[in-house]
Amino acid sequence: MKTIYSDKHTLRQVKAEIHNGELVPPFECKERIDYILSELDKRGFDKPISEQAFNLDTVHKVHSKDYVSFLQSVWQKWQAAGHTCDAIPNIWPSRSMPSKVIPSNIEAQLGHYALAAETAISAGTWQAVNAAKDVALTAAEHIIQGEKSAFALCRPPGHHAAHDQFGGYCFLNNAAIAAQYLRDNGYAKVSILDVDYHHGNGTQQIFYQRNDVQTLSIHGDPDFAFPYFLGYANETGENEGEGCCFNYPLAAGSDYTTWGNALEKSFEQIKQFNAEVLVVSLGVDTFENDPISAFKLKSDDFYDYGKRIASLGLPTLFVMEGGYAVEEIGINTVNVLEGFNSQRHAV
Ligand code: OKP
Ligand code: ZN
Repeated sequence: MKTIYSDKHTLRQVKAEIHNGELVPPFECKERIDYILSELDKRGFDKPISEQAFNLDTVHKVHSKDYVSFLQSVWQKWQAAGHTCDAIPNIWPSRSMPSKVIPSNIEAQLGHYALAAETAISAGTWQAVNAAKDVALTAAEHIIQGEKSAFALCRPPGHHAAHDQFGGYCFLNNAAIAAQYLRDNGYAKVSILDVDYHHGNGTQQIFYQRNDVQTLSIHGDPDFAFPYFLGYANETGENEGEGCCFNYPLAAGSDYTTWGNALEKSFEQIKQFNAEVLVVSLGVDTFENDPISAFKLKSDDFYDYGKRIASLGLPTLFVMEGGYAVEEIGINTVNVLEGFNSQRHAV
C-alpha cells in the first residue's frame, strides 16, 4: 500500500488549544506524523509519495466558496486587524441571536465559520490545510488508476469540517473531498466509514441529503463525547439521503468486543448499499491510552480490524484523522494498514 504525504503539514503549528478551561499545548501536533512515518519505514512500507497539486474544483463541491475564501484569507485579515498571536474563535451566532449575516469584523467571521473554540489558526494553517487536501486527492487518484488501496497521511485531519464550518482540529474535509473525487471519476457509490473515536459530523452533514455517498460512524456517544450536537443513532439522512447515514454511538469504556460488533453492523450496511469503493476516516484515538478519548482498544485490535476491513474486498482509501497518544500513534495506525495488507495477500 502506498502512502501519500506532504511535508507542508509542519506549516501548521499553533501555540495552544482551549481544553478543560485552560490553554494547553495542542493535542493535534506535528509530531504525530513523525511517529507514523517512522513506523511505516520500520515495517518496510514503501517510501511515502509527495502530493500533486489540485485546484479547488472538488473542494467547492463539498464546501461553500465563501468558507474556502475565508480559510484562505483569515490569517491576513487577522494580522491586518493588528493581532500577532493565533486566531481563536470566541463568539457565535447562537439561539438568542441567530444571525445569518456575516459581519466584516474578523472576530465575528471566526465565530460565523467555527463550530468549536479549541481550534486556533496560525500563519501557515491554510498552506497545510490545502496540502492535506492534495494528499487526499492524490491518494484517490491512485485508487482511480487501479491501486487496491492507498493511505492518505493527512494533517490536519478533516472529518469535523462541515460544508461551511471548521472545528475539532479540522478545516477542509479530506475524506469528503476524496469521496467526491471518486464519485466524479467513475465510482457511482462510495461508502465513508469513520472509525475515529469522535463522530464524523462534518462528513455526515456534507452528504446528509445525498444517496450516492453513504456515511457510517462508530464513536463515543455524543451525549458525553465531542462533538456533542450530532452523531445520534436516530440520524439516518434526509430527502434523497434518507437511509444513507448510519451512526453507532458507544458508551464510555467500550472495548474491542463492543466496538467490533458495531463494525460488523456497519459492514452489513456497506454491503447492502453496494459500495464500489470505501473511504476509511482512520482515527486511532479509540486506543486505550488516548489522552482525550474513552474507548479501550489495544494495539493488537487495530491489526485485527484492519484485516476485517480488507475482508469487504473493496478498493480502500485510508484517510488519516485523529489519534493523540503520540508515542503509540505510529504502531496503531500501521497495525491497521498491515492487518489490511495481510488479509489482502491471503485472498
Ligand atoms: C478531533 B478528531 C475534550 C474536548 C475535545 C476536540 C476534539 C477534537 C477531536 N475536552 N476537543 O476527531 O480526533
Ligand atoms: Zn477523534
